[in-house]
Amino acid sequence: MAVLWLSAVLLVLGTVPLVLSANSSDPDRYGCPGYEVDGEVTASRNSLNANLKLAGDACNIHGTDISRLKLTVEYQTDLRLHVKIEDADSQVYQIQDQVLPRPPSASITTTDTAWLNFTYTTKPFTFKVTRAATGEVLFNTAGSPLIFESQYVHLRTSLPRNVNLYGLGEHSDSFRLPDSNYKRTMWNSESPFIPQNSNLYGTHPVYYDHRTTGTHGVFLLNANGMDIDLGRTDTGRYLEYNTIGGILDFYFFTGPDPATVSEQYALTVGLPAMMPYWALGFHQCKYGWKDLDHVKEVVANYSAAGIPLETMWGDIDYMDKRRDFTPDPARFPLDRYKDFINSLHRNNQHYVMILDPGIANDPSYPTFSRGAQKGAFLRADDGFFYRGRQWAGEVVWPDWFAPDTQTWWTDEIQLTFDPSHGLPVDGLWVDMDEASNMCDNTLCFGEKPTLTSAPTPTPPKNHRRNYPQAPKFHQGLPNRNLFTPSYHIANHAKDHSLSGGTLYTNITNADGTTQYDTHNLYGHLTALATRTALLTLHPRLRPFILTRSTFSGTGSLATHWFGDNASTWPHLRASITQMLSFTALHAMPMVGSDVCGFNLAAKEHLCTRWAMVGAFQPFYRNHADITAPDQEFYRWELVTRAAKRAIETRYRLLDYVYTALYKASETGRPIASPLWFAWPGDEATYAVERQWLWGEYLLVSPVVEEGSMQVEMYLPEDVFYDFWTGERVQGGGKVVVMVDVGWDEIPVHVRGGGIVPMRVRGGMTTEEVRRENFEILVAEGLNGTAKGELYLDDGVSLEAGRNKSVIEFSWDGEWFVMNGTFGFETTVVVERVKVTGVNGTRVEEGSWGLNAGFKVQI
Ligand SMILES: *[C@@H]1O[C@H](CO)[C@@H](O)[C@H](O)[C@H]1NC(C)=O
Ligand SMILES: *[C@@H]1O[C@H](CO)[C@@H](O)[C@H](O)[C@H]1NC(C)=O
Ligand SMILES: *[C@@H]1O[C@H](CO)[C@@H](O)[C@H](O)[C@H]1NC(C)=O
Ligand SMILES: *[C@@H]1O[C@H](CO)[C@@H](O)[C@H](O)[C@H]1NC(C)=O
Ligand SMILES: *[C@@H]1O[C@H](CO)[C@@H](O)[C@H](O)[C@H]1NC(C)=O
Ligand SMILES: *[C@@H]1O[C@H](CO)[C@@H](O)[C@H](O)[C@H]1NC(C)=O
Ligand SMILES: *[C@@H]1O[C@H](CO)[C@@H](O)[C@H](O)[C@H]1NC(C)=O
Ligand SMILES: *[C@@H]1O[C@H](CO)[C@@H](O)[C@H](O)[C@H]1NC(C)=O
Ligand SMILES: CC(=O)N[C@H]1CO[C@H](CO)[C@@H](O)[C@@H]1O
Repeated sequence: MAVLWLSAVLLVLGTVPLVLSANSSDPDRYGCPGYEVDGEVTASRNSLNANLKLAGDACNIHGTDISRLKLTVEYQTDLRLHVKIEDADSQVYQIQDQVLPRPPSASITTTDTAWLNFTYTTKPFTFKVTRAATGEVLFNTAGSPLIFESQYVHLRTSLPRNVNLYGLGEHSDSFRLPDSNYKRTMWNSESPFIPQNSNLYGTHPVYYDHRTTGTHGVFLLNANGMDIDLGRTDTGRYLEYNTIGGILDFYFFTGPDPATVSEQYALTVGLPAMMPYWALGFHQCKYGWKDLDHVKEVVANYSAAGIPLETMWGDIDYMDKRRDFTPDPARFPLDRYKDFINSLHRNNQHYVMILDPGIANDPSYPTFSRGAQKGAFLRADDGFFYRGRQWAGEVVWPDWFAPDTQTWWTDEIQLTFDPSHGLPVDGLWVDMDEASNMCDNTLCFGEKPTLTSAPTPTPPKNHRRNYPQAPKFHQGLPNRNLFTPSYHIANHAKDHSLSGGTLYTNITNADGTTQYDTHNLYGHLTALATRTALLTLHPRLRPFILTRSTFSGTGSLATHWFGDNASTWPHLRASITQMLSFTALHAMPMVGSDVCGFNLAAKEHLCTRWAMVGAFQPFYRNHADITAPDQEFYRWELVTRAAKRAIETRYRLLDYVYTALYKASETGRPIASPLWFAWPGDEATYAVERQWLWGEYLLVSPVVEEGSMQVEMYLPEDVFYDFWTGERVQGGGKVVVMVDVGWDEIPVHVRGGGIVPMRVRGGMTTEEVRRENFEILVAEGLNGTAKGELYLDDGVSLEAGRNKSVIEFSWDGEWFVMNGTFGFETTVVVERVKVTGVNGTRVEEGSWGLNAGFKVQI
């Protein structure tokens, strides 16, 4: 049967390569034997260990079956269960600990208090994860054999019909994932126009399963290329993992409410990094600004138009010959460039600059030669550095696992950006870090390198170089086909080739692992190295890094934008679903799209709506391609009007958002979330993907349809207040149509029960905003009460220590109370408390300091 299926595939190979991937509705197609428990199962009060062996003849579908496996189950906390299935010999690749430190296992847990229960069958070996309290089955591998081969690992869980699945980013598909014939491929890739049904720039193998009975999360910690297939059977649904390597390393999160799953996931992969306050300001970028004078004109024109501009960005235009760290002497002369950045700083504005990991392969280029000296680059099998094509022409790429690469990268960053002599940038942007390669093989520049990249010292012939600190285990099985494995993931690159548009997957890293196993970590590692470098340069400052490529946990290092989208209405809408995936599900709060779109020409109406949508999303940057016409907000009258209003509002709410960011970095609670996070029992919210909660209390429902002046919004059964008019709106669990939404308007509602701190006015920079007093907006809930929070610090320090204020607000229908801890000294005061409720709005004016609590009857 297996043979028949394979030959059928061969027939269609030429035309429809996608068919090569698994026929998901037929798990037994290979006739694989599965595994059985071998010998004793040892269980302690919080763990379980067993050996597994192949339960029959090997099927060797994609490589060879691994005959002996090891199962480890740990009840790590009451709310987190860890299930790990690895090869008994510990050779199969496992993600290096320095890349993603594993969460510690709390030793106090016993199976008696755990919320989840792990049960198994011995022959065949299958397992189930259930909610201990109710017995509800969350994950169940029965009915489909586990396949664990050298180049293919397969596991399927059956699911009931009534589940709602989300996550598995990065993708541009519907926020709630389709229930059948759907494939999510995980292979970080250059992805112009962010195609649908396709792998994009990041890998986040975590899904959230939301049911009316509760939400739970399942994270597969595996970096290898994989397809995750979602499908339907006669009796229900399933989700199936098909990876080309690595182990089955699962973390199950109990929830049961959605935001708790977000928190449990963030605690596992790393809490999000806290951002500087200024990073929440408005950013402007463009690829194609010809010189420094042009950049200055953009700054001046923003100022003339009265549109706040917080941060200017330098794309690769600044570079001489497109080389990192090398401003073009004619177009961006170093001294004038420094003066320009200093003048931005004098005006309380900021500057961020781009770097690409592709380093020009030219011994006369100091960054290259210093890196070559340090053995910082990946090597090909000819003994030379591995070469490809990127913006700088023929390039080599850092081997982030080589022992001296970090020192080299830190040194380059210090040499260029030390404010005492270099360009005093405020943050760095790492692009093309999938890694993107414009050459499909190593021969773009001929058989031998055109420029000598002869390594010093001469590399060993054997590429599995073992540095002393290399891990002994988990480096990856030997004797695999690392270039063309027989299981083809549905990578969108040319011919679905794994190495297409990126680095050869058969390259060996300095620690003995291979790109085959570590490809999806390249962007994460680039962000990590850049963060480490910035922390060396500015040990007391929060680093700001923007990365295109991500992996689980990258939120603890950097921010992300959704890559090269286009100036189209569907992509304006995709900016919402992509934001929600990252903020609510992938522990990456600081994300956003290229506002007004990257590719193609932005039109006035699209840019108007996008300017407002972006103002209610975390990372707010207008950016466009070199081939796209200029699209700065000031270029259209309508966009100018909308942007001014949007930014003024964003800035008045900046501390509310900053507080949400602080909470995200402390607990993992999302900065923006879908409606079902707040109303988990309301089934009508499960598919809503054009509205979101901004922080916990603002419901944003923008117009995102071309030519439309109205919006159909879903209002759950709850009380809301129109943010702009204060009008009380009783939600009825129905769709409400709001008509005549003007070009500079965006519907926003405050959720009853929330208290929103706002500055009394915005400012031209976030520094100006920080000097404004507060007005506190109290929106009474159905029972007449409300609560809220405010976090204050200096906005930039890595460790605020005691110099921070963590403030709570409460309203009981009569008394407004502000209390908390007050360590951040400020002269800013609360000058107004506004209570909106069933009987309209009452305002209490005053001057209450923010260095101690207070209480007022209203
Ligand atoms: C997949 O398997 C199902 C069930 O065996 C079969 O009906 C279907 O035709 C197969 N699809 C492909 C593309 O082979
Ligand atoms: C787990 O499930 C097994 C089998 O149903 C049951 O015997 C055991 O008591 C459960 N354990 C907990 C902690 O719920
Ligand atoms: C800036 O504004 C001036 C005056 O409107 C215009 O001539 C110029 O082209 C603008 N430059 C840029 C870079 O926006
Ligand atoms: C990787 O595979 C390609 C294609 O077979 C081959 O040309 C190349 O030499 C291999 N590289 C290494 C480092 O093994
Ligand atoms: C009012 O409702 C909120 C939100 O449901 C709830 O958290 C709070 O405990 C309630 N307060 C009172 C006094 O009932
Ligand atoms: C807090 O502020 C004080 C006074 O400005 C300063 O001396 C101290 O170093 C700060 N502490 C931290 C942890 O930043
Ligand atoms: C602040 O006041 C609220 C309501 O009175 C109370 O529940 C909370 O514990 C207080 N918090 C602090 C930090 O004092
Ligand atoms: C609203 O006003 C009515 C009429 O004055 C009063 O009876 C009611 O208690 C008020 N409700 C609240 C929540 O203040
Ligand atoms: C999300 C989305 O609409 N993506 C589209 C972007 O543009 C490419 C190329 O035009 C389409 O293939 C995608 O579907």
